[in-house]
Amino acid sequence: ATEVVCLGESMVTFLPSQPGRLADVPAFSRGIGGAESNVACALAAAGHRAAWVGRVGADGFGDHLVEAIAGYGVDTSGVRRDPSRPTGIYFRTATDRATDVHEVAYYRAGSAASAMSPRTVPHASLPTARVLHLSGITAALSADCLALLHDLTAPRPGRPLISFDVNHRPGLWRGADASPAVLLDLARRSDLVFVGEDEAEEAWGLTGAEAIRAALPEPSVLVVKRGPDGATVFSRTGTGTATETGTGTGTGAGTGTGTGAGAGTGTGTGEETDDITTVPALHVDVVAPVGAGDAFAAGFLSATLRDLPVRDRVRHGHLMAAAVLTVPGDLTAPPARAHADALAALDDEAWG
Ligand code: KDG
Repeated sequence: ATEVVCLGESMVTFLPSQPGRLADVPAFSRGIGGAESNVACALAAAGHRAAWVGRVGADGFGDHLVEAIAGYGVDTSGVRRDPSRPTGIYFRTATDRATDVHEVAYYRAGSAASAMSPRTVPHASLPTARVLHLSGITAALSADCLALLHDLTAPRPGRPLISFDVNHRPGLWRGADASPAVLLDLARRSDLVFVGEDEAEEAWGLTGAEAIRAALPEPSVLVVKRGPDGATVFSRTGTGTATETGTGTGTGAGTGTGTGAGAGTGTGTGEETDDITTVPALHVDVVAPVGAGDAFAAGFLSATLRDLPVRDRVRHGHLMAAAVLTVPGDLTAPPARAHADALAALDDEAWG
């Protein structure tokens, strides 16, 4: 059975042949991108059963995306082709090492994926899975796409654990009829949330992990990423976790993380408190940052699916992110599972 469904827009990516301004790059080479399918590819490469659901055009770029993503071992049977709209593409420059800046040029307005909606992607059509992974990029694509996210995150019996990567992309919100404030609302409807400290500041004006948690108390697991400074995880541990006798507080979704409370409806007096875990990142020579957040999410999800402790979930996230940070593209083969487990088990000194 499928473990994780990742839903979102995938695009053919054009990587520059040399550094410099977009205006000066003479040639590009083709890659694949799309935050959610990146997560699916990394999960599949790490040995999980992952599916990607999306819409692409009935064109050559759509063929390439489906073939390349399936090539990672991802189930693409839920991808639909739209003959009337193109597959989205985007171009980017290499990161300028002095300024840490890179340019991105999207050609995705009116793409096949922007027509995703509760009608074109009914939730009942998604493969049954333990986790549904979504991101804030989808919210910026169109009003229909935002409506789809609202539909998928609506509480319903049997809803999978919702994993949500905020993925605030300022370049996409310009001129959109919604504002990044909707990302906060979507995060609050989710069970596991990934957010960068910098993007929380930019999108919501929140400074620091504690302030982010205060504004976002609902998810049973909140991961605040702090770049080279590591990540801080708030994970709810109810002292009165729900049991079959219904004495717990039982508000967590608890289907996937193993740390949330159960689905009990009892009226126990247990209090819910946060465990706070901070785990340093690996320091690597960054070639390109794009895709590192997706790799981190994949590593964290992989370890979550394996019910590993929070510290190891973060370490697996850092390991997968480090692998992607050191290549130009969005994707790379993750370390083999046994190797990753051995690295994650090293003592704090090695990780410090
Ligand atoms: O996280 C990587 C993504 O940013 C990239 O693959 C493209 O999905 C993308 C986006 O919308 O920025």
